[in-house]
Amino acid sequence: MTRFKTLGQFIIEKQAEFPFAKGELSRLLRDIGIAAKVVNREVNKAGLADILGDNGTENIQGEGQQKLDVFADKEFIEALSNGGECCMIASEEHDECIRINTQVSKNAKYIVCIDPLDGSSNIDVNVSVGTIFSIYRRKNFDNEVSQEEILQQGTEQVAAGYIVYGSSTMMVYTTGKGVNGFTLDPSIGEFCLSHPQMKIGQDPHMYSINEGNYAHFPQGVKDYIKYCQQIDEATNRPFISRYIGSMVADLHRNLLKGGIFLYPATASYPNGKLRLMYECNPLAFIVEQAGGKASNGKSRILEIQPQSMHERTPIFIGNIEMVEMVEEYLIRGVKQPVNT
Ligand code: P6P
Repeated sequence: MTRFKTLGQFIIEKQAEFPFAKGELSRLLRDIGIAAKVVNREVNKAGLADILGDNGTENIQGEGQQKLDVFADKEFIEALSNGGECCMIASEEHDECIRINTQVSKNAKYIVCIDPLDGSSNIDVNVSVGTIFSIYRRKNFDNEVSQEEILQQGTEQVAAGYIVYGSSTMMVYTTGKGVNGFTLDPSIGEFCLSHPQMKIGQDPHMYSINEGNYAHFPQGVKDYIKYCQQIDEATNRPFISRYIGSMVADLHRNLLKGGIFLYPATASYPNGKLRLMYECNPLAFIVEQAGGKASNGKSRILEIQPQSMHERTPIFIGNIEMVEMVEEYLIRGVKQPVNT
């Protein structure tokens, strides 16, 4: 039986690929992995502990916070604060950035944007949820780290990843040299390399979108959905529709099997629902590294210049040919399907 390789061993092994690395990023990734194990323990017994349901509070988005949301946020902030490699955190659960002013962290070189528990409305119905994180290098060491340092384009990310708490718990991340997936082995409490050098599925036949918003979709998206549903053997259509309502779970399935996830502008979310800094940018980095594409319908997600920490964006992410097909419909705004 081949021995497994743990996340910690893998990170140290890969550190050698970064000649100037002194181990800070490695430590930061390990800190995230540890917090993920703690959150996983609570997610897996959520039905038993008094940790289900609403926390009775709201986040900046005006969304009710689930108890597990708040727990996950606290765990990741604690792990990042104590690890000493992160000087500031932008969390979905907090209006403002959190500066980590401890002696050991205030000069740290990394900034983390995080959605501690994405899809949390699914927790009470036992549907997979996830954590999404994005790591940037601090640019200015002359003064105390400022909120503005969060507003870096996605192309500036040094690492990004997600944890999906599903039938098994997996951590998937990239540092810009490919994507690797680690499955948590509960018998030893370690994330073990299970999906080396992940590439997006090369049989793109799935689309993920909340069709309940159909009436308000841009015409190009309506035309694309029609394209997906047409019968055409040569292009493997009609495609399969799969939508979990938990972005990490939908994205993870499409990454493994091939497909596209779409969250366009809708009546409720005229700029799209998903947040640029801690949902779209990290997942776009991963999908691009795995050979896919991520667009807001006009341009590359990673090249959007953020204006605010919690800004939202439409997102079309998955196999290149599927994303480019959506872009074609949107840009041409065709009433008739393009040459199908
Ligand atoms: P809708 C979960 O609340 C989330 O932020 C993503 O994880 C998910 O993809 C999306 O919202 C679902 O939104 O409007 O389809 O319920």
